[in-house]
Amino acid sequence: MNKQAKIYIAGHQGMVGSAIVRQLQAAGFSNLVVRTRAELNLVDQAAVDAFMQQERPAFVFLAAARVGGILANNSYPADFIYQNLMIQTNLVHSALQAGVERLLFLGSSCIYPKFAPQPMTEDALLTGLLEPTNEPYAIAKIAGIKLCEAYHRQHGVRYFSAMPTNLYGPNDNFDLQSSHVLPALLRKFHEAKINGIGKVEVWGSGRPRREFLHVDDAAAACLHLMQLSDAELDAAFFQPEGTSLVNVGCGEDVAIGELTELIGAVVGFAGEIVYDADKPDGTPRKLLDVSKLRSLGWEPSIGLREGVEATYRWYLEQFG
Ligand code: GFB
Repeated sequence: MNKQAKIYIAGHQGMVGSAIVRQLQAAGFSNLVVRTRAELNLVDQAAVDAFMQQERPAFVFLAAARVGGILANNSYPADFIYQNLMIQTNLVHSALQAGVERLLFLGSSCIYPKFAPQPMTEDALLTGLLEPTNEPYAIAKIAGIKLCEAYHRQHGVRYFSAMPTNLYGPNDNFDLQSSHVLPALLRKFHEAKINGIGKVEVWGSGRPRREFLHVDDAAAACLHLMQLSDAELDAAFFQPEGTSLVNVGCGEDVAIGELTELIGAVVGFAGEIVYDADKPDGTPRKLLDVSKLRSLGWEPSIGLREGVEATYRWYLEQFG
């Protein structure tokens, strides 16, 4: 990717998309194209076609999606499958028609079977039943992977997929009903501390394990992948016996109970922690095998404690 290449970041206001924009700007890429949701409704195929024909970017980071935590996924299954299928299908097809050279599609680690052997390698895809609480979302993301694969097979375009683990960081969603666990706990502990509340409720048993990667690391990995040479990309993603996706994670996980202790310590909350067994635990574990990503020359650099501390500082700057 040369520094003047036209790059479209779909979902630039979201946590991942905004981090990708920061990484691109820091690396000196000056020809970035973005559109807010009000300017371009990605669910509207005609609008997406017109936009892509007008802009004709050379590279696309597909970071736009309907996302949410376990409760949001479990509460709005139709929204999650419909909106994600429409967004990715519109963008991939219009990218082909607009001559986009490379497209990186962002999925999620929930595409893997609920009881896949841990850590999960890319070829675990479609080897078992999915976690029910987010199956609609996972099915949509799996369809996105297959969409990119099929467009490469039929048209030769270099459209490929990255599967990030649970991400956190600036611009995350902190709504207590629709967010993921890490931002939710940061906010719960913060509000308990400043309001002098002696107890914080944590969902589920605290026993599930999750892998967390700071979104700046995830964005750096996406930029690294997009800058691979054609030969490296073809070897990694477009071999008949290979896989068209790559896991993006740190290769370590923690129990939700351990995460709870860590966040309580970072915020400085010393009260009682209560586990709400009526809330779902979801997948017991979803640790990614990151050897493919490592073999492509990328390593994370932000540890969990450091990342949580930086995210809490950002939260305080934003919300006081
Ligand atoms: O982050 P989370 O909502 O999503 O939940 P998943 C992770 C674990 O944290 C679950 C527990 O076992 C939750 O029960 N948890 C504890 C909490 N307290 C809370 C809380 O206050 N809020 C939330 N949200 N969880 C998502 C998928 O699964 O992972 C998405 O639903 C996506 O589709 C995302 O794939 C990366 O990690 O279980």
